[in-house]
Order: sequence, then C-alpha cells, then structure tokens
Amino acid sequence: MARDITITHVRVTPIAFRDGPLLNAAGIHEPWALRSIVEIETSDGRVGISETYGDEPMLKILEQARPLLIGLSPFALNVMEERVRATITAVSGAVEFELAPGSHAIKNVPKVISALETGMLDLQGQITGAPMVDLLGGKVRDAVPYSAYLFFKYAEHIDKPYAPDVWGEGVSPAQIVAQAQRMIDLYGFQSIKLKGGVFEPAHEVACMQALAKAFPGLPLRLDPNANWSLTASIAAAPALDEILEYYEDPTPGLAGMAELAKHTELPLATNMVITTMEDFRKGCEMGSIQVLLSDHHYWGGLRITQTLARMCRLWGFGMSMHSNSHLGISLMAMTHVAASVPNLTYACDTHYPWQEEEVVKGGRIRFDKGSVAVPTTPGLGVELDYDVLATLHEQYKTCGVRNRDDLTQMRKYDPSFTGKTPRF
Ligand code: GKR
Ligand code: MG
Repeated sequence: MARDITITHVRVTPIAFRDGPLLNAAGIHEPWALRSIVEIETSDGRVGISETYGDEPMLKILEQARPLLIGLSPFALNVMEERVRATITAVSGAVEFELAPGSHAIKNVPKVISALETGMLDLQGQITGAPMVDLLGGKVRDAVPYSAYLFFKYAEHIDKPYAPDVWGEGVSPAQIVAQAQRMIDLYGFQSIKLKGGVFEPAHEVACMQALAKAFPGLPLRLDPNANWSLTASIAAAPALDEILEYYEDPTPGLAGMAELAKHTELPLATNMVITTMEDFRKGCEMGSIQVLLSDHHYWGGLRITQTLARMCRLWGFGMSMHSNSHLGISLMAMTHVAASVPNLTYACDTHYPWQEEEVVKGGRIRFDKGSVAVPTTPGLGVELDYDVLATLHEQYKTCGVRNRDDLTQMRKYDPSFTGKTPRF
C-alpha cells in the first residue's frame, strides 16, 4: 500500500562539472560548476532524485535537513515543509539577489524545501505510475520551449585545467552572432537571450542589433544583471525598444526598475528584484516589472512556482524561468513544472548548452526545435547514472572549488577588477 511506504535514507552527493569561461556582471565563471544530487530512498527500495546548488553553505543545510525525512511518507510534502521551517535557520536581512544563489543564506528554507520536494514528487510519481507533471495538475503542453542563452566569453580559462571548449571566444558582435548560430543549429532554439552587464552598454546594444539583423523575427532579450545605472538603462532603452521582447534586470532595485518603466516601451523582466512574496507585493505596487522569471530552486519548489504563475496571471505579468549552471535533473524538474503552467508566456532560460557532462542515464537530454519533451514515464522521467555520479563527485573532491566565486576568478585575469555594481 502506498500509504505504508516511508523514507529510509537521504543521500547528498556534491558534484563538480566543467563550465566555460563565461563572463557576467560579477566576473567570470570558474572552470568547475558545483551542484549537489539528492537521493531519497524508500522502504520499498525506490529512489527519488533532485538536483540543487552545491556550494558549502547549501551542503551544510542539506545535511541538517537529511534526518527530517526519515520515517516520513513521500506524500507528506506539507509536513516536510513544516519540519524544514522549524529546523533550518534562515539568515535574516535584506534579500539581495546574488548571481550565485547557492550561497544565499536568506533563501535557506526555500532552497531546502525545493530540493526535498522535487525528490519526493519523483517518488510519488514512481509509486503512482504518474509523470511528475500529473501530480502538478497535468500538462498543458507536450514540450517546453527554452531560449538560446548566449554569454560573452573568453576562449579558455586562465588556469587551463582542461582543453578549451568548442565555443571559442565570444566578445565581438560577429562572435556573438556565431555563438547564437551554433547554438540554434545544435538545439533549434527559437528565441535568444544575451547575458550582459559585462562590457559598455553601447557594445552590448551593438551585439543585440547584430543579433536582430542576423535572426530577423526571433525574439531577443538582454540581461545586464543590474550592472547598468538607471541613467545608462534609460539611455539604452530607445535602441532596445525596437528589437527586444523584454529588458531583463538592467538596473538594480524595485525603485530603479519602476523609474525605468516610465522610459521604455519594453516589458521589464526580473529574477533579481523579486525573489520573495514581499518583493512581489512591492513590485506590483510600484509598477517595477511586467515579466517574472521564477526559479524553483530558490523560490521553494515546483508547487510554489505554480502559485507564482497564478499570481502573475492575476497581475497580468508574463512568466518565464531563470537558470544557473545545471544538469539534466534540474532541466527535467523545470520542464515538468513549466509544462503545468498555462501562462508560461516566454521560453525558459537554461545554461544546459554550456554543460558537456551529464549525470542522468542515457546522457544529455535532447532538445527538439529548442524544446524539451515532457516525460511520460513515472516520476521525474530520468534516473541517475551512478558511474558518472562517482566521476563527478571525484571531480568535486579534487577541483578545489567550494563556493562559486566569479569575482575572485575574474581578478586572476584583471587584478584591478572591483566587481562593484552598477559598473556602467
Ligand atoms: O550564470 O553567469 C551566470 C548568470 O549570470 C546567472 O548567475 C544569473 O543568475 O542567469 C542568471 C540570470 O538570469 O540572472
Ligand atoms: Mg536574469
């Protein structure tokens, strides 16, 4: 009987995988990205899985949370949430989004709830024979669209820990167009996002104009990660008004975004100024945004993502999803929840094309015309490849990275780099 099944073990395995020298507002990606893989085992021998941040503070709170599940039914999501809230310390203070939410102590509780919820939903699906999306009310689409997520980048890491990636340098408008072309050829994406906040706004606008020319009709977005002052964001708006589908987090703060909204025709999107329900309320009052990028990893799971989607519908906001460096377990969790959201108005972000390694059986997840098919098999629809898990864990042990730190990495290239924002 399903109701007799209980959770007997929880394992957390930190992993490290190769990541490109991708530039952003904070600096540059290190050669190794960290994640952790959570396995939740039941009395009848099933294993539910999830993927989350792998930074040290995250591992510490996952370790605190592990015993909370023992003896619990995989269906007891509400009890799990209560136990996490009662046990995990949320560091209080202003909620400021960092590019590395894995180290973000204010989001401790939702991050842990999300990691456990995904694994428990995977188990529920396996037990009932239903794909995870069915436990979320069923799918409203058969495949979930993702966008081509472009980055300015160097050709190789300064530390040269392994052979350079196949993408080459991505700095000039022509190189960015070539990067987009390659990504579209490989995955069929039908919209494009450029991670900005790296070079002077005029250069980034020129790259967007080059993309608009090279891919007429394809929706485009630019995300400077709040590294542009309000003045710079307003100045860039007229040129961008003509070519973007939305303008993502150009400038910091709800007030800055609200002021910018008066100077642009573009919808303003965010994964930075609204990361809590309190921000959501304030953002509505202030008119700061028109598109919310959710992320189940730090908002508190798949079910709260559905709540956010309902709130976005109520307020007439568009909705999409944010991403950090991740592997296939996260991609599938995003795909299940995105398939359940009727008002997913824009293709989701994913860093997936930048990752060469994969921890799920069968290797890398396939994209067809830029979309991932929603699994029809029970649960999450992917399983762990234990040999690869062991290899990626070994890489974690030897790589030396314990917390994502794009700033320190950037200082290896440019010792005078301050990381101060907004920089432009
Ligand atoms: O991976 O460099 C990156 C991104 O900048 C990431 O850290 C951001 O959180 O992709 C993200 C975003 O949309 O803001
Ligand atoms: Mg963003």
